[in-house]
Amino acid sequence: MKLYYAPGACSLAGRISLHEAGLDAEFERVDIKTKFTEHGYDYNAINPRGYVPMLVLDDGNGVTENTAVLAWIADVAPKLGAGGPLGRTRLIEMLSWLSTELHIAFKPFWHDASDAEKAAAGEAVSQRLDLLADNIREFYLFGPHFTVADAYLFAMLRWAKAFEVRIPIELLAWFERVAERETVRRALAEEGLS
Ligand SMILES: N[C@@H](CCC(=O)N[C@@H](CS)C(=O)NCC(=O)O)C(=O)O
Repeated sequence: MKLYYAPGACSLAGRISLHEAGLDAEFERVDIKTKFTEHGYDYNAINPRGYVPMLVLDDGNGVTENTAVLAWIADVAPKLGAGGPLGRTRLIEMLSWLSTELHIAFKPFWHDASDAEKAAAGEAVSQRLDLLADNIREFYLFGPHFTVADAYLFAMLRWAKAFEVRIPIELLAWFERVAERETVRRALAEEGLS
């Protein structure tokens, strides 16, 4: 299978999760400005939405949208999902919230937004992170074990740090824990990040 990614983008969550799942994959870098891949292919022709991530499965099926990519990985490797009878529902609930509430709140940082708009975006991100801080009751978002939702949140907390957004203390401690995982260190190194 192959993951289309951009260094440090939300696709980092898929790379971390594939490593956590022990799944072999190829990784093809996409320049999200020019929309060309590192091998010179027109990414818009591969994924007309133009976004990373896209995961192409071994049977050729392409999966887009981070929520779907991460849910697929958790289906294949249930240890990366939330446990219990409502586990899958809770995981989708969290991934959807991360995508449609938290991820989207960062958008002004990448566009030609004014300083005031960026300040407002930073506040919106912080308010959402405050809501999440209550979830970190044990080690990770769903308790003692790491899930694909933690991988997604990790990718976004890297952005929050880079944009100097206020991060609640519980999440700072969580970030340090996640950053020490061998799979996370490997994923960061593979994308040329520290
Ligand atoms: N709805 C998509 C959004 C993914 C997304 O925003 N990807 C960003 C990188 S984190 C991207 O590819 N941006 C390229 C662009 O805006 O043209 C998803 O949830 O997977």
